[in-house]
Amino acid sequence: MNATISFIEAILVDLPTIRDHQLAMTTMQRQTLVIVRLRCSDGMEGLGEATTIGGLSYGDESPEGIKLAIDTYLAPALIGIDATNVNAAMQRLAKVARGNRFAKSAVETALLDAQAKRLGVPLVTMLGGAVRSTLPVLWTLASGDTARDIEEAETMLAEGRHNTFKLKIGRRSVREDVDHVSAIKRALGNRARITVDVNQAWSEVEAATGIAMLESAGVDLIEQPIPRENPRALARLAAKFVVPLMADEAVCGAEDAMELARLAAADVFALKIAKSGGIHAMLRTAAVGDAAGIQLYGGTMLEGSVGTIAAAHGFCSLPQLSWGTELLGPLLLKDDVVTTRPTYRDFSLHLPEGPGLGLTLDQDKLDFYRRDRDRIAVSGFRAI
Ligand code: MUC
Ligand code: MG
Repeated sequence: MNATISFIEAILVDLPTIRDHQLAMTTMQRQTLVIVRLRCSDGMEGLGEATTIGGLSYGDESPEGIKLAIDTYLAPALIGIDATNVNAAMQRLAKVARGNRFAKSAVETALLDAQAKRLGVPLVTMLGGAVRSTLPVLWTLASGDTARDIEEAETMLAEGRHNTFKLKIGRRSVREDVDHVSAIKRALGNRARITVDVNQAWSEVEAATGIAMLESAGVDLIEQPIPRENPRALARLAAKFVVPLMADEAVCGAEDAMELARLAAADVFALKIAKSGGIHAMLRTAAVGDAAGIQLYGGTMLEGSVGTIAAAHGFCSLPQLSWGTELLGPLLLKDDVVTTRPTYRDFSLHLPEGPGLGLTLDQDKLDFYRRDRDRIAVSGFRAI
């Protein structure tokens, strides 16, 4: 062992979005990133990110809770241990904390970033290597206004940025939602693929009606129509329709994946490093889906560049990723805390080159956007 973990810090960073982002459970005007900075005894540093959507409205970890879990429980358990053995460090975290997957995911990313930089290789090399270096990325239409969504989609198509659009529904009545989706599908025709995400908002009965209408409107994929707690109802819906159903909130880790596969409850799994508990846990979840013949999709929690690129390294190593990704988080944010933001070109995200994540923290931006900046300015304290 020639490097130990000497310091881990979790920082809340509030960034404005480019426009209101309306989901079934919340409207986002800003996103809170939890940025993790890890420093080792050999001077190596690692970056990680845990980010959720709408405080506690999406999942059971909030940004403030994630920071507390890292600062109070996860970081102290890792100080002084071998920084080069990521598996042993993660096993230690499994012992000191149950659940807390978002928090663990951010710490794992920081450990992997530091170790990959130490070895002088991209993070994906530590996962066995990349089978692709670019990832298709869709765009989410969620302004809350049908005409504005169509205009946004037309701009994205014209710029060659996205040709698949995910519509966030479940906020209004089923009828209104279907009218909204049908109008967008009619306007874009076969020039774009349309998917919808209901974020668990429908009952099984509403879903049966809604899915039937969306299927005849030509929608390509329907994501998490009903609450995550009811996989049997999802299985009944999956058996009823031809349009593929995707599990998102219902599939966090490999155990959920096993259960959904057993029940034949989903045609597609949305993979996310945060809800799985890290990149390795996401790969385990993916392996279960793959073995069961379920198609895979690279999901997001609308992270900034650090979390997005961490997920991208994982997704680039997957043998199967039939439905592409939604790694659009950095494009939804007005600014970021890295010096060079990710490259999006030709409908795809390009994996950065360079060791580790391939990202560099922008210290000035971090100081500007961190929630505790006033306290930092007064005390003159800068942890790293
Ligand atoms: C979700 O529920 O899938 C992904 C894209 C987006 O706009 O929201 C998310 C979260
Ligand atoms: Mg979703």
